[in-house]
Amino acid sequence: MNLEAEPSLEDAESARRLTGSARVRSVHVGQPKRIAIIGGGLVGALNACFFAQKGFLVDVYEYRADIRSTEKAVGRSINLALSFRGRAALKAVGLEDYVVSEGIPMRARMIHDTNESTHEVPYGIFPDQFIISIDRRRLNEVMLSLAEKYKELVTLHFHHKLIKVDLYSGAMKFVTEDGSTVERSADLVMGCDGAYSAVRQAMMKQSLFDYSQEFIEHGYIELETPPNGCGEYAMPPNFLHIWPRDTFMLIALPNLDHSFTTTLFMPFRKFEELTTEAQVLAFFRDTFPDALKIIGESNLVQSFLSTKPSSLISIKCKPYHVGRTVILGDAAHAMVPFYGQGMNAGFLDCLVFHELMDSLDCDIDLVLPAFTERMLPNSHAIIDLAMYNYIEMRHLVNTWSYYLRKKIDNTLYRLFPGTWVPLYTMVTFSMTPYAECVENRAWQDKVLRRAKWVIGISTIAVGLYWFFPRPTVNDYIVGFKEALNTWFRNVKVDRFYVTAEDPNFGTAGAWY
Ligand code: FAD
Ligand code: EGO
Repeated sequence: MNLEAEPSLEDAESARRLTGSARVRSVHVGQPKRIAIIGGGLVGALNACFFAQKGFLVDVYEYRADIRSTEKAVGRSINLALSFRGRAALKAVGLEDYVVSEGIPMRARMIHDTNESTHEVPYGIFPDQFIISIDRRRLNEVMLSLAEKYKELVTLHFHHKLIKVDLYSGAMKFVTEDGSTVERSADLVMGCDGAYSAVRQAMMKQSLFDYSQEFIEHGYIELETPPNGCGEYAMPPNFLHIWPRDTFMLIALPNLDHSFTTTLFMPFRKFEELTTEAQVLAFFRDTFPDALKIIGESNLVQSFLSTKPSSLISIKCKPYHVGRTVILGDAAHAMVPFYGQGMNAGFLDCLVFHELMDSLDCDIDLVLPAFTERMLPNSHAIIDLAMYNYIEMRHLVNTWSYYLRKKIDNTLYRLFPGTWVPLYTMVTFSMTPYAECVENRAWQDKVLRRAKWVIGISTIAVGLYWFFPRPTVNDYIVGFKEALNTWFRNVKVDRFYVTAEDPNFGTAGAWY
């Protein structure tokens, strides 16, 4: 099949020129039979499980090799925080319990100060409110293996890099390992190919497709933090460890092998300044003294100087579908990692997509627009929240105000669990659409602003009362008499009002 000569491609092109709109133009697709999933990462693998369980024919095309057969990159067990939305999606394919059992609960954040003291703030008030540290690679492997169990339905094609897709006909072109190209087609093409999505790139050529991206000035490196001398965790394991330092952020998540994966977020500018052993060590001694002890000096220097920092990108686009093609996960909404929701939001996409498949009888003509409509405001909201956290962590990190707000929020949550749900809690432990979480936070901020005024004004009032000499009982009596006197006088003037022009002046009111 030649993509360029495909008649349906011609039709699609001319129709598109006529309508000029990705959203107006519709190709009747109806119920698809063959599904192509581009990308076998976290979202692609989970999506394959969903479709297989519904009985569709699924082809997963993944650019890289099969991670289950490739060797483990030594010293790199990158982990992620899994929370409620991600768990809900895993539950729908029957993987929740297994994945959770392979993860480590983190019940609170542990904030590490510059003076090496720590304090904890719990993630919630209910025992099931914890986030889970999960091995990314393990999670990906488990989902790929589950998908592959549906032998007669699912085919995984590794070393298949999508280079071209026709959004309306579902015709695709791939480059394989030996550099040759293959052509395939599908009734529904699902772009789960990450932040630098090739599927989205094809959509971007459509008119009325909006796109914006932002690289932030911070890059990140991951540092393996080994177990202590006894083979035990070097820090308490059931925490998300955070070292907030204005423009530098360090976090650590526990691994099953008793190590931690530590991630350093720092401006690229600063990474470039730290080029020698001495500079790296001096920086860590200054900024993260306790972390340095745990990571180990030689380990730190070796890893730090041999790793190039990775960049972080935030991407918004709209809509999420064109023709018979749809994008899910980072392909649709890459976000900076400062809310720990990227994967969770991607898993939620899969869950919602399949709920819509169920409720709309698998009719793609209805499901795709419904998916965009449902997810767009919410995905944009979590992208904004993640970016907001990035800014907040740098500018008002003033650990103190962060700590205070979490305390106030948690106290109110304890008092009014049905009314006052803190933002992080709502985002992380509920299915409340992200956009509603933002609205809820705006309301809370308003309430707290008013409370601040009320508290401020009453403080001033009470202060004034105590500051000025307080009247004695005698003062009251004297004051009362005076007031009474004045009143009497006024009353008299009211009753017998006389002026010089009054003929009675000087007689009736002589004593006045
Ligand atoms: P990816 O995981 O990027 O997978 C895309 C796949 O598509 C890859 O396998 C790739 O090889 C393949 N692909 C790409 N192009 C092509 C092509 N042309 N043809 C074929 N295949 C292709 N999220 C959380 O929920 N919690 C966290 O704690 C968290 N921490 C994070 C920390 C960091 C430092 C970063 C960077 C991200 C973090 N995230 C976290 C976000 C999370 O990693 C992503 O949201 C998630 O990986 C998105 O999954 P995905 O499948 O959409 O994309
Ligand atoms: C200072 C510290 C000011 C990801 C924290 C504001 C995000 C934001 C990257 C944490 C937790 C899962 C995460 C909290 C805040 C993951 C997360 C948070 C990070 C960095 C992360 C919290 C992986 C905002 N959740 N979170 O409150 O514990 O609060 F610190 Cl850099």
